[in-house]
Amino acid sequence: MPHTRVTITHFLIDEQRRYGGTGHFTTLVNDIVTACKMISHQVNRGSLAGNLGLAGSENVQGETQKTLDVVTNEIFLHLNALGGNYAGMASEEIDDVHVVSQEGSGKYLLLFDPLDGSSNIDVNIAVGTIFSVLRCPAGIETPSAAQFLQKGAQQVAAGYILYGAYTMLVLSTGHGVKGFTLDQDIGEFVLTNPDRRVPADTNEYAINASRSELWEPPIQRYIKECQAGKNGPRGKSFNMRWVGSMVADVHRILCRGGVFLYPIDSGNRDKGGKLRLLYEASPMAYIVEQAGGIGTTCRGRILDLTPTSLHQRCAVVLGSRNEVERIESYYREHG
Ligand code: P6P
Repeated sequence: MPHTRVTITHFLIDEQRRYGGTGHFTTLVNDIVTACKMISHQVNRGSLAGNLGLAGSENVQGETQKTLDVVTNEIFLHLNALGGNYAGMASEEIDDVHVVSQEGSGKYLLLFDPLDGSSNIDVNIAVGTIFSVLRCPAGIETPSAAQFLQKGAQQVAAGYILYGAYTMLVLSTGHGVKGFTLDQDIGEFVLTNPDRRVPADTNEYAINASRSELWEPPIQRYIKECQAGKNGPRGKSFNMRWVGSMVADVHRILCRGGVFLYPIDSGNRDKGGKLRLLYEASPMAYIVEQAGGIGTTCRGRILDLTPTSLHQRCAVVLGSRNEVERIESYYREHG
């Protein structure tokens, strides 16, 4: 590592100097970082770690758990409980809140999807961890689900780790979006992208096109216009990408622009959508907005949604500002 590089610890200390803080926040993010280094190691060893395949269990979503879903969930719970910064945690992989019982419990709440896109792990396609940090309401030592039901706009930090060709941590603490690359030689996340911005325009969209018959009319219209290319109403050609791993799709959008769509459709409407609000949609919308993009349900800003349950789902359209605003306008026109 060139001696001029900044590690994430240096960055957090600098943020603490710049924006003030008691140091809790620095240790809190460092706990997440340590957990992610351990998960990166487990993921990167593939079948050598004996962690691929099914765990033989289901999670609260009724989804069959991969062995790595369980392993990474335990790593995140354990490592982040040790630091004493959290009063409680919520995970995609556990039904209810995990209370961190200790003296003088923490001032924060941690929500996470420990291994998003895990269906890809057995075929060696990138997966990721998504996390969100909220303040624990004052005076609450044993938080219940109710304390987690805060709007996404209340997040004090959010981020994701992408276990791809290289491991990247993307983080926002409310002052823009930073990217850190894991330097395997020294085991440190190093600042490599000090100011991630989502381009306002794009010619790339990400959607599971196999659901096209289920989409609402405004989505049908938007995608059809993109597919019409140069001779269509958009007057330009579009490209489509769909990894099936939200972290990978959102990271690409953060790097080069694009729009990610997982809308409500006639197949998922009874569940409220596909993606979970508290530990998928909210943290990703926070990151995208901090980078100058937009995150919407098509009927309102994701970060303004008031959650009603821990594992509730919502529609997600996020990415390049001008494209997301166009989709929102199609919904308004459609009434
Ligand atoms: P589909 C992974 O299971 C996930 O939650 C997101 O990471 C991803 O974007 C989406 O679901 C993929 O859904 O319907 O294409 O399998």
